[in-house]
Amino acid sequence: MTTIKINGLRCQHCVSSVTKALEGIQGVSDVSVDLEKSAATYTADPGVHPDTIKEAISKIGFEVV
Ligand SMILES: [Cu+2]
Repeated sequence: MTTIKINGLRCQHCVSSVTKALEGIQGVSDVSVDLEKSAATYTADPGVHPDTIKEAISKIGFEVV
């Protein structure tokens, strides 16, 4: 399981946007986004590059810290 910090989470809408973006990446599962901690946790297959995660999140307007 991996935990990342995300800048820009403001409300549950942001949380669901980020959740959907992460769930949309092939090989990523068990996605959980925590608004209070501004963090996301997920399980990624070994073939998933960290940049793929960052890009998916930045594409929808958030930043991985
Ligand atoms: Cu929001």
